[in-house]
Amino acid sequence: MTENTIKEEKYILVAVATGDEEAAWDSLDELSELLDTAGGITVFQTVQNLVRPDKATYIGKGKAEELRESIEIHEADGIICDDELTASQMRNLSEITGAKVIDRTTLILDIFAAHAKTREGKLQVEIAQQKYRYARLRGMGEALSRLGGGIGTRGPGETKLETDRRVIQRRIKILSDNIEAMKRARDTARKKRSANAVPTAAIVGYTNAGKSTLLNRLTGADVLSEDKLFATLDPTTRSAILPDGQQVLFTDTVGFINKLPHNLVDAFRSTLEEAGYADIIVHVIDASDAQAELHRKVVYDTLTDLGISDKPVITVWNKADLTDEGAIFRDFQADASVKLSAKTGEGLGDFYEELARMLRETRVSIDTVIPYKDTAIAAEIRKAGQLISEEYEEDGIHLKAYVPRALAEKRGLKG
Ligand SMILES: Nc1nc2c(ncn2[C@@H]2O[C@H](COP(=O)(O)OP(=O)(O)OP(=O)(O)O)[C@@H](O)[C@H]2O)c(=O)[nH]1
Ligand SMILES: [Mg+2]
Repeated sequence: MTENTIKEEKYILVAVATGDEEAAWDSLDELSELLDTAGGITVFQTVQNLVRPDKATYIGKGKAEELRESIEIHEADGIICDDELTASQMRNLSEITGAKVIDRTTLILDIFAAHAKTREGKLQVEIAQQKYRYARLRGMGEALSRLGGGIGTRGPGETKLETDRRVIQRRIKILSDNIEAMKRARDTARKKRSANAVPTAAIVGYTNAGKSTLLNRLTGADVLSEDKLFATLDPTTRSAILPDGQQVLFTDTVGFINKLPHNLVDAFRSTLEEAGYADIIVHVIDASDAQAELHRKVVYDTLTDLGISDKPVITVWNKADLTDEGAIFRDFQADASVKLSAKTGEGLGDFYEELARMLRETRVSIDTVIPYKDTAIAAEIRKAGQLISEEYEEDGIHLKAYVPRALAEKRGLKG
């Protein structure tokens, strides 16, 4: 399952609405975009209102029988359900409809598998896929044992299942060890960076919000940006010099999505944790998207999930070129909000201003004389801090600047 398995295939998308039917339709639209990204085609969408998804078949049995006909009419290759299914739901639904059944999680995993470029990205995707498979095998085992023994439940069948499970478990262990080793390497790299005390900003946000476009705009990087979901999986860090002369490292990260499979959040935890070490979170929202408010919430929820909720946040309402000129966007959970277009560059000045202001707040002001024998410290301050004034005096360089709190403490710099 490491190749993109859904190519030019036609699918019927189906969701169960347990409350807000409108939201279920919106979610199906997003599922359709996911399918498009995976290279498949949506031929029909349908929503069923239920108190809760059917335990055995996800949608009701009657609805499943109807779908059997829809599949024939639309010559569809299969069905994609908008929630994660259990092994038995998948099997039962496939039996009734006579078609291939896929769930939202499998689709997202498929896209991730096709887009992972680095070794770590590939390992992370595979671990999520293996965990998903493992859970499904367990489900099948339970289904078999519920038959209460007898023909078909013992012997090679069961043994094969056990072997499969052991093989998967071993594979998961190997993958986890590899990822752990890479995480250690990254920790070392990060320690080196933070010793340099250059402030860092993590660019986070819903998939397709324009994170990579913003990174490219800010740093002149050349990260792929396209109108597809999950174009970026591997974090890229690039340096930028702000108009006030201060250096900042920006990191682009994997996008979030509603109902992001838990195994993926877990698998990507170590790369996403990069954001946890940033001085500032830059939260990019596609302001032109009708679902912007939902996306905003999903991002905050995911950040909280990852244990990142105490960082200063600057919210970027992106794609301003596609919104009404007078439209006002606010994010009351953020420390600052700006409206801009990463594509045209309009509004970038406000962003730099807010960012500089926030960086100052994570910093302390110093007013100190550095002896000429310690010019290395002066260089450090110039690099990591925002210089207000610099004068060459008799006993040394008189510096007034804002520097990261950590640097001020390390060098015993006075305010
Ligand atoms: N009109 C307009 N389009 C934009 C703007 N910023 C980004 N886009 C487009 O939005 C699409 C997604 O942009 P990306 O930068 O790839 O988005 P991303 O957040 O990195 O997406 P993923 O990596 O897939 O999560 C691309 O087609 C961009 O050209 C903008 O300010 N205005
Ligand atoms: Mg991207």
